[in-house]
Amino acid sequence: MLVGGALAASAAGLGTALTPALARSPQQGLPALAVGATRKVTIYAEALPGNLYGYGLAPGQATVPGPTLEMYEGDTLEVTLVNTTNQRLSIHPHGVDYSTESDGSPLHASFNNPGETRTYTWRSHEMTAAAGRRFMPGSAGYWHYHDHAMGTDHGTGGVARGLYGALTVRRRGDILPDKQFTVVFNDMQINNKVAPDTPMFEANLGQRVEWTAIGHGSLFHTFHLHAHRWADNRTGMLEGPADPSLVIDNKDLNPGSSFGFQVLAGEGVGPGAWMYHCHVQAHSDTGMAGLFLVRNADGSMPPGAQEAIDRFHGHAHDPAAAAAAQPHGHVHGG
Ligand SMILES: [Cu+2]
Repeated sequence: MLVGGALAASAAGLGTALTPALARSPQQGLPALAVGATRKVTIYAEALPGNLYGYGLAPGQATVPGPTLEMYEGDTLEVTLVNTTNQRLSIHPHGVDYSTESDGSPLHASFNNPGETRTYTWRSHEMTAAAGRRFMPGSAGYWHYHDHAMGTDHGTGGVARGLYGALTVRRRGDILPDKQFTVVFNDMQINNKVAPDTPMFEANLGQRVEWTAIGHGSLFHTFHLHAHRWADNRTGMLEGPADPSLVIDNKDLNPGSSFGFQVLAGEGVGPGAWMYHCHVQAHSDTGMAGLFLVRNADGSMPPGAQEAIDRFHGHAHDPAAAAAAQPHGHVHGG
């Protein structure tokens, strides 16, 4: 389960200088650090049970997905990747700036051989004004990283087996979340799991929850979250009454794409065991679904939530089996 670990991993990803600020006041943004800071993080690529591989922030702590890595626009992240496996692999980021040496692809011989350690440098930049009332976008966004060298020159083997994670680039002043969840739709699995073993993310009513959704593999998906909605822009929040962003609760999540947003858990709808799932019906029916448990504000279970969780764990994801089990079988509400 990555729920508890994600925030800690994220704080570690930001570097020790920022950790006290996160712990003290997660809602008030980070202190004004000089733009252009360089932070260093060491990532360990490891073999995991079940023919999986993962990235972790310390030996023996690899997870699928890997830790959420964070940086602020204008800063540089030096990622030292320790390859503890017997496979060629790498780490390749989306959304940030890098040289060919840090590309993470065999095309540039940018990978770790088995047992090798290699440092990749990820840079980022702030928005700048350009001629003609144009603005060159900054690096801020809900991005991701993944292997680009295991199995094939595109890392198809590594991505399929769990070598991926979220990369969050923030703009100074962005609101920080209380909790962070990463959901990766990877072929017919979520975080390389199938329901009912998919992650159950948990928050208390009113907590600010940041979702990062990532697509991988060779199939097209749609991400849907029950009872919550967000603005289809960089942050998921409207910037003001004239913000033209569409407000949505379902978004395409295709291979290589990613997006993120923040919601207040249960806002306007209350606590409960809410579903998230792929809205391609053939995918949700065969296990691309999970739960977002919104507890009461004091952390206690809301009425009906445990029953819903039990139902989720007991129910059939094979449509034929569900039909055969009628009238007692369940199918997903949508
Ligand atoms: Cu799908």
